[in-house]
Amino acid sequence: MLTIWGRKSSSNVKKVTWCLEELNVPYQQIDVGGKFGKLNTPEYLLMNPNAVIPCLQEDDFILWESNTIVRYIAAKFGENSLYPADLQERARIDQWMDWVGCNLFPPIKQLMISIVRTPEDQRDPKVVAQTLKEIEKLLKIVDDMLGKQKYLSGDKFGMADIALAPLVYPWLKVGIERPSLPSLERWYQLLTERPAFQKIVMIEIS
Ligand SMILES: N[C@@H](CCC(=O)N[C@@H](CS)C(=O)NCC(=O)O)C(=O)O
Repeated sequence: MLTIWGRKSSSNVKKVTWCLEELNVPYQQIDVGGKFGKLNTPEYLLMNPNAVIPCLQEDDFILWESNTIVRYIAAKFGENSLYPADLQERARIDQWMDWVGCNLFPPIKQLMISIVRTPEDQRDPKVVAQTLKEIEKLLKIVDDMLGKQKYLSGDKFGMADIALAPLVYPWLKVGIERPSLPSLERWYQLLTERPAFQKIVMIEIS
């Protein structure tokens, strides 16, 4: 049985559990991080010295970095569905997954800290404006791509969509003014039809 360490509300944990649910892989999930704490305990640091979530545990095998975990799960359990055999197809998906982690995650993290978790009257307008501007610039790139293809992963749903959607979700759900990104909106509506997405991603943001 696989164990996923990390609270359900974390966007990076959601990637991993969503992927497992899509592939019908049994797992147990343990709440750590956020209000549950325990990331700085010697036991957790031994698994993940970065003191962040998610972390996958499979017997003696420990793995951290959400996109790496998604790739591992997809390769192990989703060879004919989520993990493309074609190298160029896989590399294109990897490109977007790395882009999400390196470029989009930092401003989304800032959105969570300075907007989602900060009451409106205590928000710093400068930080809010800068964060939203940065996210909008990045999501415009995604919107352009989704204007050309059905999913971020290509014609078929795949790992790039799994890496992206849990990060876009809080931006779509928090009460802010957003620019119109019609292709991103179309893609999001498509994902909301997936039971695993509804179960794992579409929960209260915190
Ligand atoms: N690059 C890492 C980032 C992990 C990360 O920053 N996780 C956040 C949650 S989304 C975290 O652990 N925050 C501390 C907490 O939840 O207590 C990954 O993709 O796994």
